[in-house]
Amino acid sequence: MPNRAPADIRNIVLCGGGGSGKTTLTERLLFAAGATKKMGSVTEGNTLSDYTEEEKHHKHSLHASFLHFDYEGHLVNLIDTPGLVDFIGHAIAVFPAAETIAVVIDANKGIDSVTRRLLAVAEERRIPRLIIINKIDEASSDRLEELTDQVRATFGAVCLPINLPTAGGTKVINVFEHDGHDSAGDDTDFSSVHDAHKRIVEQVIEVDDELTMQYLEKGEGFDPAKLHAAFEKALEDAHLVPICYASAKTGAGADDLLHVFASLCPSPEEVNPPEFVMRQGDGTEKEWHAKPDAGAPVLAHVFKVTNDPFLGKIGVFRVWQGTVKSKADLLIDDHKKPVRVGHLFVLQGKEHVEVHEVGPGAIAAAAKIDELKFNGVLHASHELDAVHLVPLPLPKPMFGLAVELKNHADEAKFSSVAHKLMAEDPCFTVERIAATKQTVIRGLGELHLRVIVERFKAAGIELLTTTPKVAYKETITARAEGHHRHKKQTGGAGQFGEVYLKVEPLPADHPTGFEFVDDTVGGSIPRQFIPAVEKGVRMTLTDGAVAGYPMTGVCVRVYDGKYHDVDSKEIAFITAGKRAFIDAVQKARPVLMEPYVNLEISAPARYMGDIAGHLSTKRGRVQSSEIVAGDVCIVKAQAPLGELQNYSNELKSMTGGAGAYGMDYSHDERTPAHIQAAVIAAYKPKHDEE
Ligand SMILES: Nc1nc2c(ncn2[C@@H]2O[C@H](COP(=O)(O)OP(=O)(O)OP(=O)(O)O)[C@@H](O)[C@H]2O)c(=O)[nH]1
Ligand SMILES: [Mg+2]
Repeated sequence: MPNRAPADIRNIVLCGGGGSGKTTLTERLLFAAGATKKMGSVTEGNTLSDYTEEEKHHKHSLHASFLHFDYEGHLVNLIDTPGLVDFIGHAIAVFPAAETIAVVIDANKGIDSVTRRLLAVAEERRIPRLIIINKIDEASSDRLEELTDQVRATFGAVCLPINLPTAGGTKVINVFEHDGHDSAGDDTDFSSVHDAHKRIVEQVIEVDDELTMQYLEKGEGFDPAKLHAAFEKALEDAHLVPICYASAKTGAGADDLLHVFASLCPSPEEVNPPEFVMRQGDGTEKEWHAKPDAGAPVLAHVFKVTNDPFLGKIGVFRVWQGTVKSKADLLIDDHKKPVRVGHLFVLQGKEHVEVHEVGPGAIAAAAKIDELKFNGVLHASHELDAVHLVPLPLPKPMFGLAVELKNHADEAKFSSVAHKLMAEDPCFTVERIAATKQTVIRGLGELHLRVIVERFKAAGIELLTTTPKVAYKETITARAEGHHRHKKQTGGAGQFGEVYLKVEPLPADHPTGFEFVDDTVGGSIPRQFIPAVEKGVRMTLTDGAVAGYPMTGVCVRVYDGKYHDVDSKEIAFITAGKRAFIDAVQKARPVLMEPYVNLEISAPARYMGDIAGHLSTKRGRVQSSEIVAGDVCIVKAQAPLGELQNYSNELKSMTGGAGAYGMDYSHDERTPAHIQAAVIAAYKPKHDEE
């Protein structure tokens, strides 16, 4: 495959809600462009995008797939992404590879929270957007009109149809390049085509003063071929978000869409949003722009890392400048030593074609480079060491499952598979929680983690999963004093140490949550034993004093003690410090704190009352609820994480699968007394057993 000039490349991400038809549309476009002889189907499990066994089993895309075809002399790289909210990280992660984000909406389901989120991220990153209303074969013309109004009300009047469906959704009429005069006989009335044509042309020419003048002088009958440059500019300036109607099933609108992608969407030469920054010597960052020039020093961004069944670990990257050649030596981030790029590949679903070089704007993959990781920057010169991507707004994994190995001999293997999976999925984490002594895997939802557990199983590791324990923290709410005298006489040598100390609460925003102060005078505790007292106190800090959870927000002042010339040893003061601290904490009205999260829930408006009512049973507080885009409600709330361990299933059953939510950590808050009493009662303190 020859290396293509950036002006001839179009990089397009297909994203949007789960089941809106992206994978089917990808099949349709490749077929319509002549790149395939037959269309695959998601139900039959023979599509180019959903080629993994797990995707065929779930009948949903679970990661981004890379496809390409030629049309009107241009190479179109299409990235088909998953739309289920649990896998939305894989869609957002590929945004930096493209110049156009095409968001697919199911004509019947309408605008969902995934659609909003994706369009918002693209807008924020200043990537040109396109809206595809798919499944027009299943929607009435009234429904399409209503949805178009909702799209414009939600995303702005810059959203304008570029084509119009005919009655029955069997065909579309391009209204950007046709003013309606030539569509006689089509099943759409002339005046609506003419009006739509006028609206989009008037919107496009607003970005070009000269065109506006010409239009004002000549009025109607403007040659639309002249508008291509202005159309691209309008996309880049977010002055236009074209709406395309299509049916992946019948093929209606496919040719229009191919034409828009190949010839109207911007090329890597035209769009170069401020995606990168360069770290400066003084720690600040400044915008850095790539030059889409084949001769410039290489800079490529790795936006996906995956394990290919044939090639092993591969990194998929987008070239921003320079030419990446196979067997070249390149640097990664600020690593000192270069790595050798072995073979280079261009991907077509699960197939890969070896290439020798790729230039600016290209998307390609390199295999077997251990150092490659998601978000890494491959480059040719140490001068580019400090260039990195402005972080993407990826959702934070909050949904957790505690895992245990069925077979304890798998420990080492678990850790290596966990690292591999984390390298592939920026929304998956594995944590060892000291407070609860559990290993917790976190992702975006129940299905996400179910797929992860299946992947562990495929790697030979069986995991037992349970709801994670809440990671409480202990703190105190009053001042108190504590004392302990440690005296042990065993055989010859004895142990002696005595400690008096005070504790007081620290403010919630204290940076470390702990202070240790030596207030002793006159050597009541010799200087060399003070660190031992602190050590004893710190041991309790991690193990907790009342319920076995780590303690925070406490200042400790040691003010008196006693020692013995012969029997005082470090160990004696460690024990005395620990016990005196526990004594003080128990008198300082200790409380448990628990993590709270911010929740944002979206669902059809009719469920708003149920959602709010259910949250109140979870100790949640609704902060706002509003109805947007006609039928969607957005509820914002705060609630304790411990009550939301099963929220994805609960919301699913409450809303018949139509609700979605996101959550992130907010703050710690005091646990209600009755819950605290139960947690403390369930704890068998270690210090009582000693
Ligand atoms: N009637 C009709 N059905 C369609 C159309 N496009 C897709 N479908 C069906 O909708 C279902 C979902 O299609 P997919 O292509 O898997 O949707 P997707 O957007 O890739 O879904 P995710 O990968 O989960 O995000 C399948 O059963 C398709 O056959 C269309 O234009 N019309
Ligand atoms: Mg799909």
